[in-house]
Amino acid sequence: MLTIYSEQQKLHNPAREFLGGDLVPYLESPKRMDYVLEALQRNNTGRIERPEGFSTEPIARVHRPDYIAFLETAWERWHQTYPEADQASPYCFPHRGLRHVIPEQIEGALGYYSMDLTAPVVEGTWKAIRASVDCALTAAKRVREGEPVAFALCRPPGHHASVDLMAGYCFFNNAAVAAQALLDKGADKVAILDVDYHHGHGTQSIFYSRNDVLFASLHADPRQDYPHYLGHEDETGEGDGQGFNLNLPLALHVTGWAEYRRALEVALGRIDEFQPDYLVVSLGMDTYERDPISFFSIKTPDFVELGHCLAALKTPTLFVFEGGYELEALGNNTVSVLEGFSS
Ligand code: SP5
Ligand code: ZN
Repeated sequence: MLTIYSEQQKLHNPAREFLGGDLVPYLESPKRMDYVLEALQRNNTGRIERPEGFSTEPIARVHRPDYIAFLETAWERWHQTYPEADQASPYCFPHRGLRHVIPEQIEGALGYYSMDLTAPVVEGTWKAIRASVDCALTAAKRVREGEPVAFALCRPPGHHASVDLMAGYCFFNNAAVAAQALLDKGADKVAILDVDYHHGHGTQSIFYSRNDVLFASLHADPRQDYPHYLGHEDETGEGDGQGFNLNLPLALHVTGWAEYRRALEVALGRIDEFQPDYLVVSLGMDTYERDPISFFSIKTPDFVELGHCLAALKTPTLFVFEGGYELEALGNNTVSVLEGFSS
């Protein structure tokens, strides 16, 4: 299987994140790339190519122009205010009862464009998030040109990013930008299946009122885990998008492959009925039994099965890498999905 990957993605390398009331080493680390690359090479999974460089135009089809412009200069502005700091994080947000007026001052602006504290901006963030989108767009282009399937090894991930908000390690929504690009180049319908442990609330919100993109997601019940405030079963779309959003929340601690597979069949059935021109898979590997922040118990061989089930849709497919934090198993688990798809 063709993989698209860029070393530039490693330039986003924050030292710390907030977790459990403490600052801990940043889980979404550039090392994740190395583990996946190593496994791809060891298993001869296929060609690994560099992405093409795209302009911000396809990003602006999904994200608000002022959000894109903010991200481009956020580090520079932070650095001017805090010359000693190695990362920028917001501390204050335009919550209920407050006005959504974009502040001039960087800390206020950073809170305006952030849902939470888990997407810190550092010096290399802009270059890395552009490279990550380039990987998704290049892989989408290859599939459009006839490649039956491609893997965009994206980092930072994207599915928590919405039109104008960063969140959960995500800045630009790689899967959403790729899906929109496929539509803009002539596709009528694209399905996005999100199998990351966390609900892809950014992707859901981007396409919530549209019927040309079906969003289906299997994830930890938001009553029990991040992103906490979206991802419930009764979110089914609105306006033209009514019926084109499918959430299958699953309970923590009791979801193994048998339970997961039953929900997967429901999602695949809906996608099959939708008859998309392309399938975009938001491929998070944090459903794994030993993931440090997650509570499902999917095992390595189950990931082969997952790939196999996805292939049954017989639809040109783009895999876009999302979460997954158990480094030792991350490579094998990722390759397991890709090989299950191809075998
Ligand atoms: C792309 C992606 O997977 N983003 C996930 C961001 C999750 N960040 C919040 C995690 C909060 C986890 N609480 C877990 C308690 C562990 N003991
Ligand atoms: Zn996740």
